[in-house]
Amino acid sequence: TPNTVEKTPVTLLGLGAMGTALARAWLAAGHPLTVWNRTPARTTPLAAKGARVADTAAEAVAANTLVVLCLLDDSSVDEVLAGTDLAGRDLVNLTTSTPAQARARAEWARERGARYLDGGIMAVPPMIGVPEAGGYVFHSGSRELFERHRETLGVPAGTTYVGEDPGFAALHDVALLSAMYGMFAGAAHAFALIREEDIDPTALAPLLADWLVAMAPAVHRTADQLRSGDYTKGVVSNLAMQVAGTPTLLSTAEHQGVSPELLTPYFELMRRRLAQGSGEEDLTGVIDLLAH
Ligand code: FVH
Repeated sequence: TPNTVEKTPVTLLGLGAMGTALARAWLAAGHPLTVWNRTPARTTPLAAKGARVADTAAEAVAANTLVVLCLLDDSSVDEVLAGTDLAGRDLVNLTTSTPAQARARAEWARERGARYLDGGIMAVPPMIGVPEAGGYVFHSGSRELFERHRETLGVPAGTTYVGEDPGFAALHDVALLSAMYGMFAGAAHAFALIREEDIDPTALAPLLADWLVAMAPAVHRTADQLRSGDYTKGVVSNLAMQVAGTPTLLSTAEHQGVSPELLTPYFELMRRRLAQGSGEEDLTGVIDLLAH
């Protein structure tokens, strides 16, 4: 249809769980799509939906200006792009990488005549192509390139541009994932506490989820304190009070037969900060202790 012809053609390298979800979203939106995957069998369902299948990565790269990568890791990007001609390509790398790898990859692409945009996907595959699921992708690197392809890149999930530094998307990605694991650790401890009791975990779950959501806005106060340098600004529950409360949590864990190992590193940092005379502060001073 004429509508299809107008859509930016996309090459996609990598058809794992995430790559396949991206491919389906672009196909559903009418983008001409060329795909390649190391294991060819993964291309079959997409070919049935209209994707063109390239025999080699080099052929896929040659097919379109916009080339998106969604591979396992940075070394698989090396392997896949070895021997491809990247001159004049717009490379968008959605493979999870470290900020340093993303910066090196941007320079690597520039040396080969390609423009480069890095991406960090804040979504799991079922959220792709489902705008109401709230998934999005951090992008960083060339702003001009981001603007040029904003509409196409926004088809599978929302887009959030975080700066010209190609490492910033990965840094934002890792920052959010790190916070997520802290949250999962806390939830794991909470479930362990009730596990041997007559409490249904499915009854605790909504209470837990609501509590975490209620506490989450505290990050705005933390950010405000970091920016001002005043860690007492707007403090609600000061550090002295919070440290005083930790024995209750630890002895409850002991009585419930639960290892405190997920909690103690954070409690130790709180205690060290208190020992520096920061009892009137918020928890923000812990961040200072984390700097090497
Ligand atoms: N799936 C998820 O929940 C997360 C959500 C957030 C973002 N991540 C990142 O997305 C990248 C791809 O993840 P994925 O879920 O698609 O991963 P897999 O299903 O394991 O597919 C991996 C693809 O990479 C290909 N591949 C791996 N190694 C090589 C290599 N040496 N040479 C060529 N291709 C390679 C693999 O090919 P094959 O095994 O099918 O032949 C898949 O296409 C990733 O960075 C996540 O961190 C996903």
